[in-house]
Amino acid sequence: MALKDWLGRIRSKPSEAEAPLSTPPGQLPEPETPLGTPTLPSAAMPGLPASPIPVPPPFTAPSPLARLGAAPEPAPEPAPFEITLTPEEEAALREAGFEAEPEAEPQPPPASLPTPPLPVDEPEEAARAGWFSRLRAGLSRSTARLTDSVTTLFRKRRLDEEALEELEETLITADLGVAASRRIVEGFRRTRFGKEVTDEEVKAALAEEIGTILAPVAQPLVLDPARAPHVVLVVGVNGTGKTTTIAKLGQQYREGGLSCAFVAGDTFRAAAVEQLQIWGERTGARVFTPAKEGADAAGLAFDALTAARAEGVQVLLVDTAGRLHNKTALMEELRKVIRVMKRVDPEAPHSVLLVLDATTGQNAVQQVKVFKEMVDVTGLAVTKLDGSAKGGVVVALAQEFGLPVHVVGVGEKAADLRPFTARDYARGLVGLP
Ligand SMILES: Nc1nc2c(ncn2[C@@H]2O[C@H](COP(=O)(O)OP(=O)(O)OP(=O)(O)O)[C@@H](O)[C@H]2O)c(=O)[nH]1
Ligand SMILES: [Mg+2]
Repeated sequence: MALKDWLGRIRSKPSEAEAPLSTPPGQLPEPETPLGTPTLPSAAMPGLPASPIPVPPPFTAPSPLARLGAAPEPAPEPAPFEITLTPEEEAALREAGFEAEPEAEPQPPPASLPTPPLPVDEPEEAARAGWFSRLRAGLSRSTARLTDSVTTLFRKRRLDEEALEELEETLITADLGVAASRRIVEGFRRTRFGKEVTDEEVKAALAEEIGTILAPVAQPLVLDPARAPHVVLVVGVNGTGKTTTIAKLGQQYREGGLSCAFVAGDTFRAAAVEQLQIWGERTGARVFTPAKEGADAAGLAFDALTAARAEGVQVLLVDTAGRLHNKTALMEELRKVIRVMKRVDPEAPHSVLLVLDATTGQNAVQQVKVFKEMVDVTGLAVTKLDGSAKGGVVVALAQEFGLPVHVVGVGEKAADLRPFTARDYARGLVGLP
């Protein structure tokens, strides 16, 4: 798809409201909000190159911090962490998907590095059709549960107390969570109690109620390239899609004309660093890498931010480890990365993006709780909605945390990471076109 055109088109109407809920069947809605498109008009960003930026050579910090004369954090090697967790905190972390990993466990070299396909240009309509069909397919597990039950429950039936109870159960089973399910059922009780309803009416009403819950969180990741750089710290448990989300965002930002660099902050795994380097080569983004495996991630972040600032890089995407030898260490490392970056720019990181894997369902709720306690999460990215996703959990997240959902992923290509749109998602979830 001509993503550049799309971004440009969107940029010219950044505050366009969402389209009405009633898109005619078969007609695909317009993309609504720009993905991380800066709100500044391009005129406010002098120096923005009109053509692709030349690929800079990869950067390797020769020795984190030492180069700079001013050492922000003295210890080049991570010190043993002193924080102890309560049994409840430990249990919460375990429940959130953190694996208990022995400290000295050697990481076997990967047989081959993930080499996701390069984004390809598709005709715009085809790309859009592909996107929505993949989103709908991804939501199919939740959709099937919901629509089957709704159809069975409400073929033609009075919406009485028993029906409402069954509807609530259905919604909870479809991963929407207790609070959101209750809220939706209360909406039904207020507006439709005692009325004869059909399954189609119930689905349409459900899409509306769900859309109402999702609308406030459907917010693009707004960058301010004038910060030079706008720092996005990307966090999440292992395997959720942090590194590929960075690559996809980087690709899109570069196509949108922004200068962008990556920080390979998952310093404990050579494969993770290499994975980001590959993406750097593909997208033309500069990659800041650690001097050696296991180097201090905070030192690397400090060096990278300092260099990026000096060079006027507009967006700096910082990758982090999904796991360390223990979870206390993970927390401490994240906090340290943030602390150290603040010495370069007191407002950095400007965004903290928590990446969640949609296939984990309710587990994602627990992950948000844990990461919110650790760091100031500013928004969410939900990946893998193209798999056998439990997409209903996004409704639970919206209801429980109200955190912006910036982007959702339905595949491996850069164009498969898209802005989250409440209306499409809600209708997709209940199986409506
Ligand atoms: N199908 C699909 N796969 C995805 C999506 N996002 C990421 N992946 C895949 O998920 C796998 C893990 O992605 P990574 O980006 O390496 O995840 P990570 O969070 O960086 O993992 P760690 O660094 O191990 O913590 C890769 O094989 C990705 O290609 C998506 O939206 N759809
Ligand atoms: Mg990674």
